[in-house]
Amino acid sequence: MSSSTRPHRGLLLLVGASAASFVLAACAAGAPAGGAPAAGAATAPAAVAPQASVTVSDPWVKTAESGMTAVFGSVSTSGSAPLTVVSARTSASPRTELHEVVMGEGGSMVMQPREDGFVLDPGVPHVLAPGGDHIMIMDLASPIRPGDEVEVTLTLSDGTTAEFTALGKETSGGEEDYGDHAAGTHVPGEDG
Ligand SMILES: [Cu+2]
Repeated sequence: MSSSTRPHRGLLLLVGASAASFVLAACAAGAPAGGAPAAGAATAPAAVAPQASVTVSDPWVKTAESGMTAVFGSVSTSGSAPLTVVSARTSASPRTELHEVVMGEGGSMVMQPREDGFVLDPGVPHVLAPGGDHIMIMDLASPIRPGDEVEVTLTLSDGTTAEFTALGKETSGGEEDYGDHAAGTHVPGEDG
């Protein structure tokens, strides 16, 4: 019978198991005495990698059939130091820009890329709203209808990212037309 080799293999397996048990025992020795195995694990989360300390409340995206639209919401940092949103990307298009609204020629308000990003000051929500700063989506891949979800990822100046979902929302009539990139808005100028 060739079964004569089996005890040999069994012995090797036992040796392996013993070694593994020893390692586990050595690890457990570092845990507080009397604690359950979970007690050691409970202290581990304190050393997790840094996460983006940014939250976005009431995020929404203006519905659009094609062309351009924008994402709005209130962006806050929970950290103690200013943080800058340096770029954004969305699931709706490969082209997404951070925009601001400024006074253009003839006193009309125009949108333009905000090169220095959106600066988030601790305790002061940065409001993205029609007529003000917004996340511009260019070259929509497909229509955005009410209730549609657009995934948005913000890249922060500390190298972290923050993700949120904006829901498609139809704005009532009279709002500025974000399908026209140079459309005027209702925002009065700061210095007239
Ligand atoms: Cu814009």
